[in-house]
Amino acid sequence: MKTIIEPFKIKSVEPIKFTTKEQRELILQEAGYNPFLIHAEDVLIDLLTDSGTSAMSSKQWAGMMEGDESYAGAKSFFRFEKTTRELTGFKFIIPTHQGRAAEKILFSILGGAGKYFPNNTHFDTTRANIEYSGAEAFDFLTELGKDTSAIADFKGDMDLVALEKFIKEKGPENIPLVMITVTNNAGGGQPVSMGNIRKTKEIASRYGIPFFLDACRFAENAFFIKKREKGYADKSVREIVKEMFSYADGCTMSAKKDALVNMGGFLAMNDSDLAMKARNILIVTEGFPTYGGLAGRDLEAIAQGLDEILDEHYLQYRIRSVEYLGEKLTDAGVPILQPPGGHAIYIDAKRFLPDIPPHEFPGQAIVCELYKVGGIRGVEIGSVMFGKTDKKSGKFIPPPLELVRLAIPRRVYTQSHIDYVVECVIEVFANRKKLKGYAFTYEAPMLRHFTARFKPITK
Ligand code: P71
Repeated sequence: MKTIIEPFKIKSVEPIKFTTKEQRELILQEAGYNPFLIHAEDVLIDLLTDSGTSAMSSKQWAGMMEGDESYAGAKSFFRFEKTTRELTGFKFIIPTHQGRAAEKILFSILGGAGKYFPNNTHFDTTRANIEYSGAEAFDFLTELGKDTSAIADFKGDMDLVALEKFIKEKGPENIPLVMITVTNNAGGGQPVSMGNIRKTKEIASRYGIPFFLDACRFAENAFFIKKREKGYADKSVREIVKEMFSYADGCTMSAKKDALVNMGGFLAMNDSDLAMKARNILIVTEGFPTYGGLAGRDLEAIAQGLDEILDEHYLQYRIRSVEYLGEKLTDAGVPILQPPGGHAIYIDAKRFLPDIPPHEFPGQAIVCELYKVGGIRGVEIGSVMFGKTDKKSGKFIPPPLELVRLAIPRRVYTQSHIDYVVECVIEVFANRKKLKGYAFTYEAPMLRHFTARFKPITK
């Protein structure tokens, strides 16, 4: 088997800035030890997110010039609508400026006090939008999915037994929607099997509950199904994608991931009443239904991106390049969530730094050190992002996993960039005994990780 190469050549480049370790120590201190507050210019390799960081193709850029910027009924909207409808099969396609705007609209209609929303694992913005509506969000990841070292094909799967038990307990009338996130971002970018999607739909239908996909990384998920699930090896990714969507009654989508654009999203569904309510909110909060917070050029780029993402040479390269990073780290003994997911490698901070307890944020310690050592920016997905304090007892409740995510932007970095990342992570791992925990000096009431400030714990 020959090397799986980047299935593109590079026409336009963007220089990256080199800094010294001393400069980075100062930058980090000024940013309150929060990588979200570091200026991107001061980052050498930016693995903060794969969201909105893709490199667009020449055809997408050409589409930008073609964008019809009419307020109502723009040609670009109809291209976007046609592509999205053909792919998902949903009747109503509502453009939004990004994924969370779709979530905000959906949960402001379906949410509210006394409502419950199950998911394999809610990502932070989904959870936040549910909670903001007054409702509650629940995760039903399988036990296998919670085991960071187990190697299995579909660790993003929903725990179907627990889901059904929950529906019976809370009453289907209090559960407006069941969701599955593909791939399961907060659970390690792990794929969900077609079987699990189908069975989740069956359970939801049995209780008369609509079923939605959080579809951000649908193509990566479909590629895993092709490679790993029995009966799918000979199907095209496009066919697999269509089958995945066929089980759902709608979806939220951040186009910033698998639509290969820098901004955009949509909300889609089959229910006309829900679509009408959503469009009414859209007009107040996002814009007219044929642009919904996006420019015509953005809609063109999404339509083109949704086509390109299904190129199986691209998907093979994409999944392989993430796996490559995972393999090199594993070979060096660095504990990562296994197996590598679709868009990122997740370092297991609990096993990397067993002596730093969750309330002292081991993931944050790794993230800061990685920036210091190599100018690499990752993100903590652990107690900083998802930790809670019990209102009654004041006790800190950590989430099940303490992770550091190294997300790989699509079509942006080459293999030598990744080799450099490997070298830096290995260096941080070699010096792990010297790392210290962190404490908050500021935290906002919601989505605190974006704006929090920290200080190193010295003891
Ligand atoms: C990611 C993001 C963007 C992000 C969010 C929080 C911290 C850092 C970066 C966004 C998602 C997502 C899923 C499964 C909905 C959204 C919201 N992910 N569902 O992974 O992963 O989409 O950003 O377009 O609003 O870095 P949006």
